[in-house]
Amino acid sequence: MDTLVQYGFTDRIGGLFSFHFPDPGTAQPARVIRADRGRVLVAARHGIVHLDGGTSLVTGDWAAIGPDGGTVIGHLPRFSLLQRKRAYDPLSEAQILGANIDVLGVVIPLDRPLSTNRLERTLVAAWDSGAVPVIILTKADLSTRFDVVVAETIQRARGVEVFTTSAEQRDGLEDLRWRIGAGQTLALLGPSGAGKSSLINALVGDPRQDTGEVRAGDGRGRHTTTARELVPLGDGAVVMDTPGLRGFALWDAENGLSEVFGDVEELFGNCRFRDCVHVREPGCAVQAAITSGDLEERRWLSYRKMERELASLRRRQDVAEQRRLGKESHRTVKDAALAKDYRNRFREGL
Ligand SMILES: Nc1nc2c(ncn2[C@@H]2O[C@H](COP(=O)(O)OP(=O)(O)OP(=O)(O)O)[C@@H](O)[C@H]2O)c(=O)[nH]1
Ligand SMILES: [Mg+2]
Ligand SMILES: [Zn+2]
Repeated sequence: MDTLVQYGFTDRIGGLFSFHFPDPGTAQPARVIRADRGRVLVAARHGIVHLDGGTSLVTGDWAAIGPDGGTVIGHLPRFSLLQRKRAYDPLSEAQILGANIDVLGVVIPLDRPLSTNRLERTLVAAWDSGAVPVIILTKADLSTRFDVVVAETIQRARGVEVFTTSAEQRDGLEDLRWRIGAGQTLALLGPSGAGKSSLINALVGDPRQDTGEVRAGDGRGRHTTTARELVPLGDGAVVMDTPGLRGFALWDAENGLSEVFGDVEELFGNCRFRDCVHVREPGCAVQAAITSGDLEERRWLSYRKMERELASLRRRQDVAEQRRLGKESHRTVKDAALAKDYRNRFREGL
């Protein structure tokens, strides 16, 4: 099997390449294994090579290499894109975590308490990416409350598929392995120390990725993996290892929010007033559901928090857009003045 096929190349991707880069001989397909500020490691037909000039590329991209074999000339449109808001960034820019992911594995370690808010937040981002999320519970061998946590996760997951694994005891690997078909990419997303790299090593059957002990005190990881990277499983299925995420600020994730909180948003239609803000209005369906126990208050607050976050992001984006437009119109006015001046001088024969 050639290197490209090992990294997920299929006839469908081949078809897309011929469509987007139609001149035969001008572009060769390649998959971005790792991207580091313009310097990218790619899998091409003839093997794995380093290329420069790939600043617009992210891990998982299908890149087109020019006829010289050394420059990136473009990439295929991404069918899925995982992004989050950059931390501490007042300009509100998105950070792209990966592209062309089919299945997004939300990794939850069983050696620490389940954080439902974190699970919901990651699922929102996962749904929004265009990939299909699955939940992967890891370190099953370390949990004494195994059954309870699995049952709770399945209930919280609301229909999202749940896999239970132990890399240590090689449990649950087959099911997960069969979930990723040839030509598909599974990305693992979760906190540091959750066992993402260990799981990949167990799937590959080889210690390919570095793993690190968790801290004795709080069981947190030490951020062992530092780059997003594709790892082939041998038959055309691919896994993306990622560095552990501390937090996950959402980016334009309204669709994901509706996907995860459809039950909550459905309630809004039943409120007596159409402009109900669901605090203490009479006839509020949300408050009624919380009182009757149909809607967990925690879940409502979690929804509210993400909704506020997205609204404030949208406001900041609007301000940035206004500023950009302002600058542009300023420039146009100046350009017009210069042009007029030039025309006048031309007419006057100067
Ligand atoms: N007992 C047990 N330990 C595991 C299992 N999976 C991982 N570990 C341990 O958990 C620790 C962290 O594992 P990693 O695979 O490095 O975690 P990671 O999610 O890749 O962490 P980062 O790269 O920091 O994001 C290591 O000491 C692993 O040996 C498991 O199934 N059972
Ligand atoms: Mg790791
Ligand atoms: Zn209401």
